[in-house]
Amino acid sequence: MAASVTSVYVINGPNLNLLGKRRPEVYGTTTLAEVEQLCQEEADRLGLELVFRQSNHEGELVDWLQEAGLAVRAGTSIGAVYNPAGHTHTSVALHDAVEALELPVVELHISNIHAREEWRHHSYISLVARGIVMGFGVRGYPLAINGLYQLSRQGR
Ligand code: CA2
Repeated sequence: MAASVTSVYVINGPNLNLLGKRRPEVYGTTTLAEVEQLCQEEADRLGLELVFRQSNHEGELVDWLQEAGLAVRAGTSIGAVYNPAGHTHTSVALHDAVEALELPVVELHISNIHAREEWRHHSYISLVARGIVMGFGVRGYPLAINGLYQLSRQGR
Protein backbone atom coordinates (compact mmCIF):
# COMPACT_ATOMS: atom_id res chain seq x y z
CA MET A 1 0.00 0.00 0.00
CA ALA A 2 1.33 3.49 -0.90
CA ALA A 3 2.11 5.76 2.08
CA SER A 4 -0.31 8.70 2.30
CA VAL A 5 1.14 12.22 2.07
CA THR A 6 -0.29 15.11 4.07
CA SER A 7 -1.36 18.04 1.93
CA VAL A 8 -1.32 21.80 2.25
CA TYR A 9 -3.82 23.84 0.24
CA VAL A 10 -2.88 27.23 -1.22
CA ILE A 11 -6.04 28.96 -2.43
CA ASN A 12 -6.06 32.21 -4.38
CA GLY A 13 -9.04 34.49 -5.01
CA PRO A 14 -10.17 36.72 -7.85
CA ASN A 15 -7.79 38.42 -10.28
CA LEU A 16 -4.67 36.75 -8.88
CA ASN A 17 -4.35 34.99 -12.24
CA LEU A 18 -3.13 38.45 -13.38
CA LEU A 19 -0.10 38.41 -11.06
CA GLY A 20 3.05 39.52 -12.85
CA LYS A 21 1.03 40.66 -15.86
CA ARG A 22 -0.73 43.81 -14.56
CA ARG A 23 0.03 46.41 -11.81
CA PRO A 24 3.65 45.30 -11.14
CA GLU A 25 4.14 48.48 -9.03
CA VAL A 26 1.75 47.00 -6.43
CA TYR A 27 1.95 43.22 -6.84
CA GLY A 28 5.42 42.71 -8.40
CA THR A 29 6.50 40.88 -11.53
CA THR A 30 6.24 37.26 -10.35
CA THR A 31 3.52 35.29 -12.11
CA LEU A 32 1.07 32.95 -10.36
CA ALA A 33 2.83 29.95 -11.97
CA GLU A 34 6.08 31.17 -10.37
CA VAL A 35 4.31 31.58 -7.02
CA GLU A 36 3.14 27.96 -7.34
CA GLN A 37 6.79 26.96 -7.85
CA LEU A 38 7.86 28.85 -4.67
CA CYS A 39 5.08 27.04 -2.79
CA GLN A 40 6.09 23.68 -4.26
CA GLU A 41 9.67 24.18 -3.05
CA GLU A 42 8.49 24.94 0.50
CA ALA A 43 6.02 22.03 0.47
CA ASP A 44 8.83 19.70 -0.69
CA ARG A 45 11.08 20.97 2.12
CA LEU A 46 8.34 20.14 4.65
CA GLY A 47 7.33 16.82 3.06
CA LEU A 48 3.86 18.08 2.16
CA GLU A 49 1.80 17.58 -0.99
CA LEU A 50 0.83 20.95 -2.50
CA VAL A 51 -2.72 21.59 -3.71
CA PHE A 52 -2.50 24.98 -5.45
CA ARG A 53 -5.62 26.66 -6.86
CA GLN A 54 -6.98 30.01 -8.09
CA SER A 55 -10.52 31.03 -8.99
CA ASN A 56 -12.38 34.18 -9.92
CA HIS A 57 -15.66 32.63 -8.66
CA GLU A 58 -16.81 32.93 -5.04
CA GLY A 59 -18.84 29.67 -5.04
CA GLU A 60 -15.90 27.65 -6.33
CA LEU A 61 -13.73 29.11 -3.57
CA VAL A 62 -16.38 28.13 -0.98
CA ASP A 63 -16.31 24.57 -2.37
CA TRP A 64 -12.51 24.41 -2.13
CA LEU A 65 -12.43 25.74 1.45
CA GLN A 66 -15.01 23.09 2.39
CA GLU A 67 -12.93 20.42 0.62
CA ALA A 68 -9.84 21.52 2.54
CA GLY A 69 -11.76 21.49 5.82
CA LEU A 70 -12.96 17.93 5.20
CA ALA A 71 -9.40 16.87 4.35
CA VAL A 72 -8.16 18.31 7.66
CA ARG A 73 -10.92 16.48 9.51
CA ALA A 74 -9.92 13.25 7.71
CA GLY A 75 -6.32 13.81 8.81
CA THR A 76 -4.98 14.18 5.27
CA SER A 77 -4.24 17.94 5.26
CA ILE A 78 -2.82 20.59 7.61
CA GLY A 79 -5.11 23.33 6.24
CA ALA A 80 -4.92 26.23 3.82
CA VAL A 81 -2.92 29.32 3.03
CA TYR A 82 -5.57 31.60 1.62
CA ASN A 83 -5.26 34.86 -0.30
CA PRO A 84 -8.90 35.96 -0.53
CA ALA A 85 -7.91 38.95 -2.72
CA GLY A 86 -10.89 41.32 -3.20
CA HIS A 87 -13.19 38.96 -1.26
CA THR A 88 -11.14 39.76 1.87
CA HIS A 89 -13.14 42.94 2.37
CA THR A 90 -16.57 41.76 1.24
CA SER A 91 -17.31 38.08 1.65
CA VAL A 92 -19.36 36.75 4.54
CA ALA A 93 -19.78 33.48 2.58
CA LEU A 94 -16.04 32.78 2.54
CA HIS A 95 -15.73 33.71 6.23
CA ASP A 96 -18.59 31.29 6.97
CA ALA A 97 -16.97 28.45 4.98
CA VAL A 98 -13.75 28.71 7.02
CA GLU A 99 -15.71 28.99 10.28
CA ALA A 100 -18.16 26.15 9.53
CA LEU A 101 -15.44 23.65 8.61
CA GLU A 102 -13.07 24.91 11.36
CA LEU A 103 -10.45 25.04 8.63
CA PRO A 104 -6.98 26.08 9.85
CA VAL A 105 -6.24 29.08 7.62
CA VAL A 106 -3.27 31.38 7.35
CA GLU A 107 -4.52 34.51 5.58
CA LEU A 108 -2.01 35.81 3.07
CA HIS A 109 -1.71 39.18 1.38
CA ILE A 110 1.07 40.15 -0.99
CA SER A 111 0.72 43.81 -0.03
CA ASN A 112 0.30 45.35 3.44
CA ILE A 113 -3.44 46.04 3.35
CA HIS A 114 -3.14 48.38 6.37
CA ALA A 115 -0.84 50.70 4.42
CA ARG A 116 -3.43 51.03 1.63
CA GLU A 117 -6.93 52.48 1.26
CA GLU A 118 -9.02 52.49 4.44
CA TRP A 119 -11.63 50.12 2.96
CA ARG A 120 -8.92 47.46 2.66
CA HIS A 121 -8.19 47.59 6.39
CA HIS A 122 -11.11 45.34 7.34
CA SER A 123 -10.93 41.62 6.59
CA TYR A 124 -13.79 39.17 7.12
CA ILE A 125 -11.24 36.33 6.94
CA SER A 126 -8.98 37.65 9.74
CA LEU A 127 -11.76 36.87 12.24
CA VAL A 128 -11.40 33.15 11.50
CA ALA A 129 -7.69 32.96 10.51
CA ARG A 130 -5.14 31.22 12.75
CA GLY A 131 -2.43 33.59 11.47
CA ILE A 132 -1.88 36.39 8.95
CA VAL A 133 1.09 37.09 6.66
CA MET A 134 1.13 40.33 4.67
CA GLY A 135 3.47 42.81 3.05
CA PHE A 136 6.29 40.42 2.12
CA GLY A 137 5.34 40.25 -1.55
CA VAL A 138 5.03 36.78 -3.02
CA ARG A 139 7.78 35.57 -0.62
CA GLY A 140 4.98 35.57 1.95
CA TYR A 141 3.50 32.42 0.42
CA PRO A 142 6.29 30.04 1.55
CA LEU A 143 6.42 31.88 4.90
CA ALA A 144 2.71 31.25 5.35
CA ILE A 145 3.03 27.56 4.45
CA ASN A 146 5.81 27.24 7.02
CA GLY A 147 3.74 29.07 9.64
CA LEU A 148 0.73 26.82 9.03
CA TYR A 149 3.00 23.78 9.34
CA GLN A 150 4.40 25.04 12.67
CA LEU A 151 0.88 25.63 13.99
CA SER A 152 -0.23 22.15 12.97
CA ARG A 153 2.79 20.61 14.72
CA GLN A 154 1.75 22.48 17.86
CA GLY A 155 -1.78 21.09 17.46
CA ARG A 156 -3.23 24.58 16.92
O1 CA2 B 1 -2.23 42.11 -1.29
C1 CA2 B 1 -2.96 41.16 -1.59
O2 CA2 B 1 -2.55 40.01 -1.76
C2 CA2 B 1 -4.46 41.41 -1.85
O3 CA2 B 1 -5.18 40.28 -1.31
C3 CA2 B 1 -4.61 41.49 -3.35
C4 CA2 B 1 -6.04 41.84 -3.78
C5 CA2 B 1 -6.52 43.10 -3.04
O4 CA2 B 1 -7.88 43.35 -3.38
C6 CA2 B 1 -6.40 42.94 -1.54
O5 CA2 B 1 -6.83 44.14 -0.92
C7 CA2 B 1 -4.95 42.66 -1.16
C8 CA2 B 1 -6.07 42.09 -5.29
C9 CA2 B 1 -5.74 40.85 -6.07
C10 CA2 B 1 -5.73 41.20 -7.53
O6 CA2 B 1 -4.48 40.84 -8.05
C11 CA2 B 1 -4.01 41.52 -9.13
C12 CA2 B 1 -2.80 41.11 -9.61
C13 CA2 B 1 -2.24 41.75 -10.66
C14 CA2 B 1 -2.92 42.80 -11.25
C15 CA2 B 1 -4.14 43.21 -10.79
C16 CA2 B 1 -4.70 42.56 -9.70
